[in-house]
Amino acid sequence: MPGALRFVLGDQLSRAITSLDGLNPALDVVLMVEVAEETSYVGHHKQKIALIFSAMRHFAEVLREEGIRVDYVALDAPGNTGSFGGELKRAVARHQPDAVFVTEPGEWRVLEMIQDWREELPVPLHLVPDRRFVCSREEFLAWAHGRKAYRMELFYREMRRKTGLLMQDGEPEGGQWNFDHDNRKALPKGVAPPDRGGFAPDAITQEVLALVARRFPENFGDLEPFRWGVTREDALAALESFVSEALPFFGDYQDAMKTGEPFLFHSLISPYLNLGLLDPLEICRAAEQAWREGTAPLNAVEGFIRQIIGWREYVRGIYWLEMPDYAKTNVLGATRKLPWFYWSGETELNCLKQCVGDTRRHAYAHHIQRLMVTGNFALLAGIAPVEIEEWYLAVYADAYDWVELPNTHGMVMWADGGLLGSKPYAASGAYIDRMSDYCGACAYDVKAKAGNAACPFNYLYWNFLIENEAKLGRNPRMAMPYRTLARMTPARRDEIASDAQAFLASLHSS
Ligand code: FAD
Ligand code: DLZ
Ligand code: SF4
Repeated sequence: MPGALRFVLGDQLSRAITSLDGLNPALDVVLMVEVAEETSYVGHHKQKIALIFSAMRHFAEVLREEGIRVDYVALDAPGNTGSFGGELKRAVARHQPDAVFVTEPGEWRVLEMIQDWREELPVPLHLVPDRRFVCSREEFLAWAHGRKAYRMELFYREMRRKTGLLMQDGEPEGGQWNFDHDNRKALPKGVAPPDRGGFAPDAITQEVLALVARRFPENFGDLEPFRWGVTREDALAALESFVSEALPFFGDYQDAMKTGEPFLFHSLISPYLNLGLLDPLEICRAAEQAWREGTAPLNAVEGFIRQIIGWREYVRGIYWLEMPDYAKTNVLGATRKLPWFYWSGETELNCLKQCVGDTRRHAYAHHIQRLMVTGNFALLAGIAPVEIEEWYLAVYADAYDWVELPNTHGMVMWADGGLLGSKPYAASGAYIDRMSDYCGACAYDVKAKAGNAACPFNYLYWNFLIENEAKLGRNPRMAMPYRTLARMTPARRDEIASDAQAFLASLHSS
């Protein structure tokens, strides 16, 4: 009697994934495939490929230990066709199932492929919803319906009410929804972040590291030292050490940046969460418990929970609400090619050099490094959204289209015209100087506003406002800088434009 073929994609590594619902170990087969198409749709960081392959192989072992039959096609397996579709067809021919189950993918690109498979396969394909999120796609649609603007803060309050996280009799704990005014301090001298040693590679990971070294030698980033966990147990250990050692300071130093310390008090859990090794609610409940037990303060715990049930769920909602047209907008008309230093890290701008360096070494940079350094520069320099989106999708271990795209396209590049964030996060060098130690070791002078020695962020910031005045000048949240701009003399405006043009002309894209 034939059973079902249950196709588990590389970022669906959860025992609770819906494609495994009702699995009959006596009849069904789980299919997992390593394919060239997925390793090459962007030039992923070496550690990202290693993490995904090793986590996939470990997950297959977990299922096998439960007595489940797993058909696992490794990248180097003979006959591997190199695509999801090709491997699914071969597996259907091998196992002759009566149906195929697959959980909704995280990317529009893959969803489109699945529509084609439906037509091509000789058996029915059941696409089942992904329940690993607090807010379903339908629920987000209902929330968004009829609103003129979608604002994360209002969505977040709904999620607090829905989950009961940090709630007391229908009201937010501490009498406020958001404690950001207590957060976001610069890192004082002498405050040392906890050691984030990571996980030693086991035999499976070592095999994968050798495969990645052999097959992807030219990809971006260092492969080793490889510090990521690759199993649910590892991910739970990482969560536990974050909650006990870093969470208490998460809020205070969430926006701080320090040379050689990309992790600071951040959780480093996004790769695990996005792969399916952790569940968003279990993470938030662990953080909430720390507050209830008195080991972490409310400003830290609320700020952390907001990132997960607020921002993460919100960007996913926007992605599925607005795709595929979302990716095509370019409201500010930015067209510049990505400067080569995003890949090489070779630049005199020390903040960019440090953030790209951290990214190369760890396939990680924290949110403010992404938003206010590499992102801010791309915005001010008028980099084409597709160019910078490809970079973010490639270089981080946690990067998948559903979460990377809204963050880059909407939050960083404002290419959606304000659908996701009410104003662009544009900032001059003063912000970076306040929140980091980068400027002290930079070839440029962060205090200087004009000329060769001046910090490029300073004149690029005003140049950005001048060039986009027609689109941003009437934005109430931009009123203050535009008032300052209005007071500038024509000579000062010309100086800004000429400094910006000279600097931008010096950038090379290869
Ligand atoms: P922490 O600072 O400890 O935060 C806790 C968790 O909150 C994260 O693990 C993450 O799951 C969630 N979170 C925080 N901010 C966001 C956000 N803006 N959007 C979604 N989730 C959030 N995150 C990804 O998971 N994948 C991406 O591809 C990605 N691309 C980004 C691109 C840009 C340009 C920017 C500005 C941000 C991007 N982010 C992305 C969001 C955020 O930077 C990362 O989630 C975070 O840095 C991961 O590190 P952490 O786990 O230590 O996070
Ligand atoms: C990112 C990625 C990579 C590099 N390789 C694979 C792979 O070989 N097999 C696989 O199942 N998944 C991989 N992934 C993750 C997929 O791109 C991800 O599952 C889809 O983006 C889901 O939409
Ligand atoms: Fe970056 Fe400017 Fe500071 Fe240099 S001076 S590190 S370019 S912000």
